[in-house]
Amino acid sequence: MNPSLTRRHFFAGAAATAVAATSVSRVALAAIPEPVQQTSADTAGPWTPPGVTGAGRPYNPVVTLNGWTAPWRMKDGAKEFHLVAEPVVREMAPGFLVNMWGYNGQSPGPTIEVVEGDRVRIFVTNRLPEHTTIHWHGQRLPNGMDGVGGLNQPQIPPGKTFVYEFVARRPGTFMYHPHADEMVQMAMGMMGLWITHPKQKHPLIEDVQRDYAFLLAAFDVEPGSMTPQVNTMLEQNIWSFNSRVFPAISPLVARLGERVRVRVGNLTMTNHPVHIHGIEFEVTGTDGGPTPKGSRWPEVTTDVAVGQMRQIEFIADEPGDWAMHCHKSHHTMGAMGHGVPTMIGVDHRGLVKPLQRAAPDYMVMGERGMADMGEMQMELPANTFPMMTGTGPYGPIEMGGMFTLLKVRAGQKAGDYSDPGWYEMPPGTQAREVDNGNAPAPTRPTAPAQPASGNARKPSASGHAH
Ligand SMILES: [Cu+2]
Repeated sequence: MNPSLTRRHFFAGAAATAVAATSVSRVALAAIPEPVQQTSADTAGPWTPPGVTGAGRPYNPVVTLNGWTAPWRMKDGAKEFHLVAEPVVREMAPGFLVNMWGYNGQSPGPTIEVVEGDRVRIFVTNRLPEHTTIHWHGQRLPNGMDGVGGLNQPQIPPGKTFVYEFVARRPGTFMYHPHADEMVQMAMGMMGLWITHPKQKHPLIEDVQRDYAFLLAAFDVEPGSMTPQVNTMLEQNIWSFNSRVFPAISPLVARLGERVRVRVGNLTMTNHPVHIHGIEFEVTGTDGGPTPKGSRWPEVTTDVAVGQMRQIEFIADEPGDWAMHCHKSHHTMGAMGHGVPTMIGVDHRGLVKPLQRAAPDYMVMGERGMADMGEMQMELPANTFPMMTGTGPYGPIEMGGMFTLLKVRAGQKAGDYSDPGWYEMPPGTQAREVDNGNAPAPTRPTAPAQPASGNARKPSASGHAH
């Protein structure tokens, strides 16, 4: 299922339940489990614990969009994980690579998936050039395990390994991230998800057939460069789901009628109203736990504030390819969408030739809006991605960044997470062109009359003359 996942020596894969006895006995003696590295940014699919055959997991596993689930080993009554904080190169889209800091070869790090009541032991090795810690956002745990460097523990120096150990006391959706030089380390991509499944049937937690999770992450990467600017507070230019940008984000797929859960965590510097087309959902949980049933109401958009988790659920009962995206329109754009002067209504006729004599690369952009940019084959600097990307069956989708698709199909098999391709609409169910007779041609807006006097803001031409 995920050939790029290197399970060194010990960990059994989804299919590989039989591990060579010699390697088990050798590694079982080791005090610290071998870290497992991930080299791919593809969605890895659900992970099956060792010794579990078929669908025999005690829970329905989570699928992290363009992410993976950390394998564990059982030792002395605890599930043992080994996270390695280290510099990584993340493929945010094919051909667009970013130098990040992450865990075990990727950013975000692997999703930790356990069951309520589990004792969890996590080794954290620091291979960064500076100290770090891990804070287990939202967990009930002993104070000394909370991971705030300087407050709850000494910092983990470069080259050293610390161990955290606590019981996953309540079910829910959590995150992990450093609580050391946070501004830099989170701007560089240090974050991950933690899912705790309920031990038994929980009155506020429904069974679902699909359980998706991802983090909202934002970066400031100058087009043509590879390393995020870590001092940027709000003007990030790369808006991502799990550090991937559309169209490189995996779709969420569901079989018609399935109950679907989506867990979204926000570790950016601003809030993101996550919007899904085609269905209504309810917020069934936050980082504080499952929400009481009386507090739930139908929504099609929910705001995920900074540092929050939102767990939403719906019945996938409407077939189709439904858009799912952040509703801040700047967050569904690539790096090139910002800092461009607004040209709507500016008449370039007669101006282009003289301008091109001064600036041979000058081109008319945006005088009818920016939709043309979706088709324009502008030459891009090396190592970035277009401002609007993604092509559907009817042309450019004019979206990038925090955008993906919910694909609902009657024919999707249970547990099949593969992309079913484009939705085929039943005849007569699609918007279509009609004969509009002698409709007038579109007109250019005319400049408003100059105010006679006073402080009224004058229409400025200078702002456009770049
Ligand atoms: Cu957003």
